[in-house]
Amino acid sequence: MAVRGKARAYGNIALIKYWGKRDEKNILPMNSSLSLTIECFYTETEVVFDDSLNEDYFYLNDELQDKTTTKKISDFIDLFRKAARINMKATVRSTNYVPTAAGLASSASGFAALAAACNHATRLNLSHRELSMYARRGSGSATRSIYGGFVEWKKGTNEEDSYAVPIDDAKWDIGMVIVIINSKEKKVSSREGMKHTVLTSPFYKAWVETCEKDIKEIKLAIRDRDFERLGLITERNGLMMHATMLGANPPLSYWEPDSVLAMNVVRELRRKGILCYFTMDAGPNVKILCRLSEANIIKNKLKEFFDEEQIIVTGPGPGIVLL
Ligand code: 2P0
Repeated sequence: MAVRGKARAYGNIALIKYWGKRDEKNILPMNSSLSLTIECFYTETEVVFDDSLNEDYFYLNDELQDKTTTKKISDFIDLFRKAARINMKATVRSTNYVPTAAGLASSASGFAALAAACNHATRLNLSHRELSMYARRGSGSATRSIYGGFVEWKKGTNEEDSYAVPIDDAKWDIGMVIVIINSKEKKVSSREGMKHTVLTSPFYKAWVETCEKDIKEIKLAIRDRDFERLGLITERNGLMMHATMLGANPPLSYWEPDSVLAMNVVRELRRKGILCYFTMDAGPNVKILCRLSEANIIKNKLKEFFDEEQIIVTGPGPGIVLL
């Protein structure tokens, strides 16, 4: 006997960042975060549970993955096997659709797509809210990729109430321009980097307190469609996350000289009246929140400093899709 499920999930970029866990096992964050789902990259995943298999197999972009990577997937699928009371092994086939070799293949779209595919295959009929909690167990940022547009991941009080909620579909001239500075794998993973920051940065307490205020403020800005306020909070929050890492011991930084160059282009554009704001994650790439209608003006300016292939323009993306 075999049962099959297939789903697509889109990537997301945090505007209020998640950077630190209060519970490593259940992936409970120190603070609530808020992101924009983006349509330029996504993951499609098919899972087939089959009682003739003796072990799980995981293919990523058509390549069979090693035991360590497959173990992470197996542990995640175990959550669904337990809930659905099945013990069939599975074959998982995932494809990341990323513009060029962007290095944006995120665990967010990956675990969100896998969760949705497992839900489909096992006929568990989980709600989006429940699905976001399952996705969370794979990777924190995956919690938010269940929904489209602006999404909040509520930190919650325990493992049963830390989930994502949709805030707004972002279909009001919202876009992003992504500058690919370096697509190589990062030296320090998010998981290690955030743990190190929580343990050693004296700025960490101030960071968590600021996020509590920022999340309230950014939701008001979204409600009021106040783009300037939305952007200013985004840029400040991202910089503060990186400042918190600089305060770690030893200090941690994901920036490269070209990251600073891109930030300065954003500041220059703003002086000229184009409303745009940058944010960065656990890598050197720079993501610029902008009006979708002005994205090409920003792209053209960036082309004076970067190759065209390094610049990606995207609109807001939708939530998970069953295939
Ligand atoms: C975010 N990042 O909110 C933050 C900002 C990176 C910087 O979520 O350990 O891969 O699997 O929960 O989700 C990246 O961390 O980490 C991330 P785990 P994850 O988007």
